[in-house]
Amino acid sequence: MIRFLTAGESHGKALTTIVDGFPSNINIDSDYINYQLKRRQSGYGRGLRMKIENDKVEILSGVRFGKTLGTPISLLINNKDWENWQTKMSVTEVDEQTDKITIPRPGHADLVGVSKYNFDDIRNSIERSSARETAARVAACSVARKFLEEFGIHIGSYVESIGGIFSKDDFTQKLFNNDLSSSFSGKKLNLLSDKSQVRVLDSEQEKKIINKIKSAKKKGDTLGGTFVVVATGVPVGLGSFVHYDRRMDAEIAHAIMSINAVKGVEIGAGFYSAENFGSQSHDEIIISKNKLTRKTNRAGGIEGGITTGLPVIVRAAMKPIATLMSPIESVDLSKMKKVLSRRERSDFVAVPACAVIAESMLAWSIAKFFLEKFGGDSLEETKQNYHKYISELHNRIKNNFKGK
Ligand code: EPS
Repeated sequence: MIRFLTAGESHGKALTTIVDGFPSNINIDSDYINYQLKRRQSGYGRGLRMKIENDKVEILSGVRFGKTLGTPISLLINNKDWENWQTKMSVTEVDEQTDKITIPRPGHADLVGVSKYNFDDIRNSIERSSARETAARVAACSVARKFLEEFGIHIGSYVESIGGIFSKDDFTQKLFNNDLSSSFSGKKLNLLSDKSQVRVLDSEQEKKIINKIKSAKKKGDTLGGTFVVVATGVPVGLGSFVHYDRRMDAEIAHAIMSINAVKGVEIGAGFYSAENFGSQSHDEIIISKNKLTRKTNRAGGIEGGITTGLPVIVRAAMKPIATLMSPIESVDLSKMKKVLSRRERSDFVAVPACAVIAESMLAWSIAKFFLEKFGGDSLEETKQNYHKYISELHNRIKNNFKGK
């Protein structure tokens, strides 16, 4: 069983994570993790914080001579901004008076946080609910991503829309139609989307989106959007239909929905298929290159909670960032009076970053069920189990049904 926990406040000293349960002998180094951290920080529309931070990981344990030991891996990311927050975020009591925040931002965790945890300062809610925490997640999930790459599983993403601006060339439909070149992979997808400032696949769309972000910025407003995450090379048989918590689609929905500001998750053609006939929704089973597969991939690579061997396709919606420079109505809790919401430094758009975080979480979910199926204390043992299963799969079905 793999697991990770993260710790750290947005303006505290550092973010940390402990990653546990991976086999030994996976090659991993800080450059690999830092590359993913950098991707999380990018995208047109991020705020000033991303200019301060240059997220870098320090591997504190669990790795020796560039390979995992099978022991807990602890990772550290320092918050550069901590320098400016040492008094405000001090672990020990300070003499200096710190102004308390009393006006909650609608849509953020401010009010629910103080209601639940009995705080008299909204700062206490802001710190841990901030999407800064996702830097630690991306670091933790990089171990899963690196592990999956050993098996040819690659995870990529692209932004489908921001502020309702979609591309005329509907790449998402191409995925559902299984209309992809044989060399298509999650890795190749990222080579394309990472070139764009907003991680879209269409330069016309990119221009329109950037203009819309500029006008949102001018108005002090924010935007959300939709993105698609794709995992290629996933074998048949991860997940199960035997229990609610062993279904791959349920696991993925949980993982993606847990990302800050994500309000919708869909597997394959989910919501579209609700409008169509069954005959237009399901993927016909065919034999291609002597193997059983599907004509289309509207199921998004999962049937009955189990992976089909086709790309896993996840689509998600991120709401606009809740911190607005042109504030909307709120209440000052110290006076219990109607006021305009408080301003706080923030991003205007973070959909491109959110897609990178979702890649990371998808890597984690797939690695979790992959290791549940193939096990192994060392990478070599996992590989042995995996290759045996894959090489026997087709013949096993054939032999089981022969003459029936
Ligand atoms: C973020 C760091 C935060 C925000 C953003 C994400 O830094 P700060 O609050 O110091 O500007 O930029 O968080 C939010 C948008 C949010 O609503 O919490 C990061 O590292 O991704």
